[in-house]
Parts: sequence; structure tokens; C-alpha cells
Amino acid sequence: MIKVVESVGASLSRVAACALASAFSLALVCSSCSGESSADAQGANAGEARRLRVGFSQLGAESNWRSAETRSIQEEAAKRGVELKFSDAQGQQENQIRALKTFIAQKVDAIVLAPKIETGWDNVLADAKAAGIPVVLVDRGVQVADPSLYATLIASDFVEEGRMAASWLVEATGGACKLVELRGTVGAAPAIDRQKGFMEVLAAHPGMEVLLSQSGEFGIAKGKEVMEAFLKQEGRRIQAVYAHNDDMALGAIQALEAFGLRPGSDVKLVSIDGGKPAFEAMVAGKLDCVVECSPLLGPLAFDAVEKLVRGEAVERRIVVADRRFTKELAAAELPNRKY
Ligand code: GZL
Repeated sequence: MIKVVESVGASLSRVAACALASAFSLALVCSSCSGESSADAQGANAGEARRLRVGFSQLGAESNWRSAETRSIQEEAAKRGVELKFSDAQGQQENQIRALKTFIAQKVDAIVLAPKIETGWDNVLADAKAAGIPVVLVDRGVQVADPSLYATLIASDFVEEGRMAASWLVEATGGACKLVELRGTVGAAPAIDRQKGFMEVLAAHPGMEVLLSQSGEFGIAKGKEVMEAFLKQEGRRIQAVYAHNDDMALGAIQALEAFGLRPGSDVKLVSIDGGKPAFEAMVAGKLDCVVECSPLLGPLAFDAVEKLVRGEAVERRIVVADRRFTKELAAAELPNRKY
């Protein structure tokens, strides 16, 4: 059970509320101060703890990584006794916006959002702010005019992930390679930043040439389809594949084998996420390098939610650290993989 300390007076700034909340014993529960009748407090009498009510807007289920993130958030909510209102947007931003509006109408204590793309959030996040509902971003960032529209972003550093993938490929090919790029969802922070980091490293290596680059939408099937088109156009000129996530790399592996090329031998592959299927592909020698991007964000997300609901400050940016694995290390690491 989480003892909910309502910020004293809805009109107070978050900072003032933090100061007041820290000045009061955490045992103080003031449901009437937030303009909420005790009847609204889910039937709890003033002074009693009540279950946190949190809305989670998940963008979809496009990849193994996404499903692992959803499980992490749901399992952590259950562990902490949080009433989680879950919405799967089926890959449509308008469904996420609709879900956030519903959460606001339901007067949840906090919102957790995994935003499909960076733009289009200003209005609905302004509604959440006006309702006094803190928003925790997980896994992907947003571009908003007013940064106070969300409390924190908990995610990996995608630019660094791109750099890590590129530096491995440069080293593995001696800086001379004709490659193709399977990009993530158009407009999504990881797709934008993983390309940015990758190209930043390639800028210093003129022998590294990107022949073709196209979105495979972070999916196995689309990744295979785009790789088939790449092979039709460039065939055996392709020496390496940079996939923004494991699922597209697995699709590319299928396409390469169907074309008669040996992934991991004729063509090098590097991807990002670090899921079990990718490690299995590395053990099989079909994928050469994987940069980790943990989806296990549930604990960090609810640590932030609990702090915010208590009126405590939370870091604006919580970076999840990533490691890089090559196929030589995959067999030893595979038993440790949690997603
Ligand atoms: C990264 C996440 C990306 C993964 C993909 O935080 O947004 O989306 O890399 C997933 O596998 O589809």
C-alpha cells in the first residue's frame, strides 16, 4: 500500500508543494486539501492509505522489446499494489491521446506514457498539467514547447547506442564497408537518435558507405520486406546491416538466407535491444553485435511516480545504462537475459 500525501492546495507550485510536503510528516494525508471529497478518494476515509491509481499508455506491441516493457510495468504495478489502468494504442498516436484524456477524466494520480513519436503531445499534456496529474515518460522522449509538461524521461541514450553500434562496425570492417540501414518507426525518438549517433561516428570514416536506408518500423516482417528490397537493388554489394532494433535484424537474417547469403559471414549485422532472440541469433553466428537497451523500466517508473505523488522532486532525465555484446560473448550471456 502506498500512503498518498496530497499536495497541500492544488494551486501551489510543485516546488512549494514539495517544501510543504517535506515539512509535514508523511503520515499526513489531506484528501480534502486537493479539492477532493473523501468520497472521491475511492471510498477511503481521510487519513487512510489508498491504492495509487496510475494510467499507462503503451504505444503498441510491435516488437519483443515492447512486450517486455509492458510486462515490466504491469508486473511492477502489481508488486506495489498500484491500480494500473492500461491502454494499448495499437501503434496509433491518436489512441494514446484518447487514453490520456480518459486517464485525466478518471483523475488518476499519475500517468506513465511511452510515446510512439516525438511530436503532437502539447495539448493533451497541458490538460494533464492543468489537472495536476504528473506525467512520467518511459522509453521514448517527446518534443514539447513547455518542458514542464512532463516530470521526467526514463530511457536509454539512443544517440550513444547509435555510436556504440557504429564504432563496432567500423572496427569490425577496418573502416571500409558498404552497408544498409533498417531504421525504426518514422518520427520516433529512438529512430531519430540511433541514426544520429551512428552517422556521427561514420562522419569520421569516409570508407563507410550507407547504400540504402529505410524504416522497417521496428518489426520482423517489415524488416524482412525492406531487406528483400535492399537485396533486389544492391545484392551482393551489401556487406553489412545496421538495424535499429533486434526484430528488424531477425527479419533481415531471413531475407539474407533466402537470397543465398550467409548472415554473420557474408554480411555482418549489428542491432540494438539485446533480447533473447538476438542472443540466440548471435550464438548461431547469424548476428554479430547487439547493443543493449533495457525494457525493464517498471521499477524506475514507479519509483518516480511514488516520489511525484508524495510531492518530491524527480530528476528530469533518468538515463538507463547500456552495454554492447558481440557474438563471441553471446553464449555466456544468454542465460542472464531477462527479456
Ligand atoms: C527503445 C524502444 C524501441 C526498441 C524497439 O526504447 O522505444 O521500440 O528499440 C521498440 O524494439 O519497438
